[in-house]
Amino acid sequence: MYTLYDNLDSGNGYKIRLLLAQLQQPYHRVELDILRGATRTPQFLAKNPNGRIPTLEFEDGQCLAESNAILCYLAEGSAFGAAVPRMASGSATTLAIRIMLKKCLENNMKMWALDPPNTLRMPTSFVLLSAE
Ligand SMILES: N[C@@H](CCC(=O)N[C@@H](CS)C(=O)NCC(=O)O)C(=O)O
Repeated sequence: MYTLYDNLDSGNGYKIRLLLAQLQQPYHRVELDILRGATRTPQFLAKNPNGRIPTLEFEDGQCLAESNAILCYLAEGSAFGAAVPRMASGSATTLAIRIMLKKCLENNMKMWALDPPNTLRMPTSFVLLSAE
């Protein structure tokens, strides 16, 4: 069974809960207090080095981050699969990394405008475990 690390106030978490409900997919939900740093503990960072929910954990302990990558992963092969783009890479993990890197790039571009010397704050050790 999947474990979803989540927060009830999170729209990104809600997207996953909604799809899991539509798929009638049972899962275990773990509520994390994101305002008190529950996603920044060593234990959680071992699951998602980006320190954010939603994070989907598989039975074997591997994890997938990034809500849109999780949606694509869950939707694939279901009736909702037609509504999402096919994963060109064939890998939910690659998609999660691409989404995360795009976000980093956008953030760096914003920071460049504000603070050029401190640009390029890319995470150096972003590792997502394979979901396959
Ligand atoms: N791009 C990510 C964004 C995830 C995100 O920003 N999650 C927030 C809650 S909506 C979070 O975990 N914040 C806690 C933190 O940054 O410590 C996704 O779509 O999954």
